[in-house]
This record gives sequence, C-alpha cells and structure tokens, in this order.
Amino acid sequence: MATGIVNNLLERLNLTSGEKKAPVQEPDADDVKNLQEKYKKAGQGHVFKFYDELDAEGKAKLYEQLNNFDPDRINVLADKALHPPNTDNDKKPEIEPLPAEVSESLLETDNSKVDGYNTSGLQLIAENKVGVVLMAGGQGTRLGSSDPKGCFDIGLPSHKSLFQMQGERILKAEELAQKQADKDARPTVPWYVMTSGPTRAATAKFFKDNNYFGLSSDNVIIFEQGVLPCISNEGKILMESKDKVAVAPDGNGGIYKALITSPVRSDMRKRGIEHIHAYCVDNCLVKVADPVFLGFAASKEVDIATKVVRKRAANESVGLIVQKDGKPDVVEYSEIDKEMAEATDSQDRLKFRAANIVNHYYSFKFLESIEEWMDTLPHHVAKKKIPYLDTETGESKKPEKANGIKLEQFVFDVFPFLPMEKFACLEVHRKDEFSPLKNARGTGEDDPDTSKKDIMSQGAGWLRDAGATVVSEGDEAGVEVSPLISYGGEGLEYLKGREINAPAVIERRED
Ligand code: UD2
Repeated sequence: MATGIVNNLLERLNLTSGEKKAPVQEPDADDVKNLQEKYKKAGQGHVFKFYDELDAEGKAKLYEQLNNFDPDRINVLADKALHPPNTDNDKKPEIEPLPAEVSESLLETDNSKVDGYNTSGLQLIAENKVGVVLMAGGQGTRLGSSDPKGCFDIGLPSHKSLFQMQGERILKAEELAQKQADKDARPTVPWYVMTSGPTRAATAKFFKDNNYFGLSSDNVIIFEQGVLPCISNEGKILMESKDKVAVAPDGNGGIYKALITSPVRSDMRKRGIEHIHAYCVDNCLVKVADPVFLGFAASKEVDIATKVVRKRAANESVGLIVQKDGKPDVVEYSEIDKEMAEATDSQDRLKFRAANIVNHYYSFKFLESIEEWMDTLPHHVAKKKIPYLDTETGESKKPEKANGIKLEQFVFDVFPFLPMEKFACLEVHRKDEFSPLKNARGTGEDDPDTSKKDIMSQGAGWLRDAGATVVSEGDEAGVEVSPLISYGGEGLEYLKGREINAPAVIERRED
C-alpha cells in the first residue's frame, strides 16, 4: 500500500493530529495477505495471530507497524545477536590509546591556542554555518523519572530544566558570535532535537509550553529516531498486545537514519550548515555549540571529532576512545574487559583514560555520506525482561527474568569507518564540561545532586575568577550563573569586588 494512503490512515486514526476524523478503513486485504506471507516465510507469522479479531483501527495500527519492518532483516539481526559468531580463534584486534597526533588536550594547550579556536568557532556561528543535534531519545530508566530527561529539574535555585539550560546556552553562543562579528542580526544555530517514541510527545509539549526557551520555534526542529522490535530468546518478534509489536528505540546510533528519514539533513543543507555539534541530553555541563570545539575541529579539517574527559576510575560507566587496528573506535563500558579497564601506563595513569562523553562534531560533508554506510552500523544487544503477549494463549506476561533482547546502535560505531587522519579528539576539563545525570537522587554519583553541585561550583569559580568574593553558607555552597549572563565564565567583570552570599543565582545584570 502506498505510504501516502497509510499516512492518510494514520491521520484518520488521530495518530498525527488532534481533531476527530472519519472512521478508519481496514487495510487492503491483498496488501495484508502479501505482508502476512512475507512474515510467515520468515517464521514470524505469529504476529498476525490475532489480526482477524481486531477492529479496523487495530488492523490499521498493526499493519502500519509491521509494514515498516523487514522480517528477513530482523531475523538476520536477531540471529547475529542471539548466536554471535565464535571469535575465540580470531586474531584479537590491536587496541591502543589514540595516537598523539589526533589528540589535543585543553589541560595542556596554551590559552592563546584555545582563544584562537574560540574566535574561529564564533566566526563559524556568525556565518550561520553551525547546527546542533541533541540526542534526547533515551528513556532515563536509571534516573527513575517518567518524563524525558531534558525536562528534569535538578534543583538549581532557578529550577531550570536541562533543556532550558541548553537552549539558553545556544542563545548565548549566538549573542557572543554576533558581538565578535559586530553584526546587526543575531546569527542562528538551529537546534535539531532527536526524540524517540516514548519521549516525542512530552518533549514537544515541554518545548512549546516553555516557548522554546527564548529561541524561535522555526529554529528548533524536533524529530524522531526509529524503533526496532524486541526479540525473544528464541528469535521471535515479541508482541506487546494483540495489535502492537513490542518495540524499543534503536539506540543513539539511530541518529544517522533519523537524520535522513526526517527533514533534518535537508534542512541543514538548505540553511548552508557546514559544522554540526551533536551531544547527549544528560550532561548538565554540556557546552552546546561550543565555539572552542567547533574551531578546533574545523581547524583540523576532520569529518568527525569527539570530546573526552579523563576517566575518573577504572570502573566508571563510560565508553573509551581508542584506536582499534589503527582506526578510531570506542569500547563501550558494557563491553570492556577488566584487564583493559584497569591497565596503567608508565606514569601509573589509566592507560585507557579517554572517556567518551557523547559529545561529537561532524562535518556536514560527512553526513552527506550516511547512505553509504548506515546499514553497516552494528547492533548491540541488551538482554532484558520484556513484558509480552503470549501468542499461544493470548495472555499478557511480565517475565521474572530476561526473556528477550533489545537491539540498539551506538552513535560512535561510525568512528571506525574513518581513516585516522579524518578524526580528532579534544580532551577537556571534566569539572568544566562533564556532569552526567544518570542515576536517581541519593545515588551519590552522576545524580541530580552531583549535577547541581557541579553547576553551582562552576559558577562560584567563574565569579571568583572575575574578582568577586563568594561567601558560602554550609554545604549549600555555590552560585548558579545563568547561561544568558555567561557562556563559559566570560563577561562577569561587572561583579568584580562584589560579595555574593551563596547559594545564589546570577540571572540578570543587576543581580
Ligand atoms: C553513554 C555512552 C557512553 C558514555 C556515557 C557517558 C553511548 C552509546 N554510550 O552511555 O559511552 O559516554 O553515555 O554519559 O553513547 N539516546 C538516544 N536514543 C536512544 C538511546 C540513547 O537519543 O535510543 C541518547 C540519550 O538520550 C542520551 C545519550 O543518547 O542523551 C546517551 O544515552 P544513554 O544514557 O543510553 O547512554 P549511556 O549513559 O549508557
């Protein structure tokens, strides 16, 4: 059935708009028969078990979902995931830290070079050549919140959400670029927000209710990544209900397919975007559209660059940027072996300490090649307890132990597709740029309180550097400095000599 007719069906199912529509037609019998044949041939015919008893709406919903999957490809992915090839006798890849020539560290680079990156990065923003992609499709299970992570209030004096802080950092970067280029009009950094099925509606509502945090809605484009069916340990597609396949977001590596199946890449092309900053929603200190990072990457003329921080401990849950058989790569924390994680170098530092913080640069030129390699991006397997409908009995089941797998792609799995010379790595100060919000309050690590503390102590440090005195009362120390006042600690000279009683928030010039 042509996609146009299917979209029309969705329209009438109220799946894409609010108003009441005419009753839904059943999908065309021949189309259903052909699709059913295809699934049956692939040994996945059970997904149609209850099709005939569904009403027209249920039939259309299930048909639309199944028509978007290829059961043969699902079988290939499931088989590879459930029966991974035995690599015991394969030659072990040679894994080493990245070569020095592709890495640079702000911990060691002199300030004049950093200022140079910052100036050229602001110039790129001023020329409207920079776009930002936010990966916000994760479901934040560990945080324990049902809302999308970007909506989370970590308890700052201003009670700003992560989305608001990030939106305001974009505004400030645009303002700094306008000032440096001495332009009448403020440049635009379009903000492309990737959501997933579970986060899409709530994210769109939150942005609208908050007036896009001061940005123009024309420059905030919310798009959705794909999903993949959940698979039983026997390789069967799991049903969530009689009219729905159990699915999960296809991982932050779903970004590449989403960039081309959504209007995002063509919107970037239309705007003349040449440099893209892609980042992870749950890093509370993230420098969005960071001019230093943009200037660094553009100066190296690379296709991809990544930011890293120094790993805090051998068991920290972060990926490691490495070279594998001479290619840039990442070993994810869920796939690293203890020996490698704990290896040290001659100065007794962790040998593998370049921690991935989901903070990447792409040249637009490179994103124009997505079709060439998108389908070769590997899938990673997460063994999960997946509630499902038993298609034998028609009963819903909540398993006590892992009964299946979710397949997801990782954003950094594209790195090995590059020759090393088209890749660069910038090490940044953890205290300035990385405070992940991963765990529920009270965990004591990577949780709302550690994120709040990191932001407040950063602000206090900025004020002290500007010559202010910060008087802290007890452990409620620190000062929140609004991104609209300062992007990275600049522009605070007006507070020189002032005494600020912490905790405090600097929100307006007259504060
Ligand atoms: C991620 C990194 C890990 C390390 C760690 C640091 C990946 C694959 N792993 O691990 O190497 O850098 O973060 O904080 O990047 N997301 C989507 N769609 C999805 C799944 C995730 O947009 O289907 C987003 C999610 O909203 C978040 C980011 O990707 O912004 C990281 O996702 P995560 O929390 O699943 O990754 P994590 O913490 O396991």
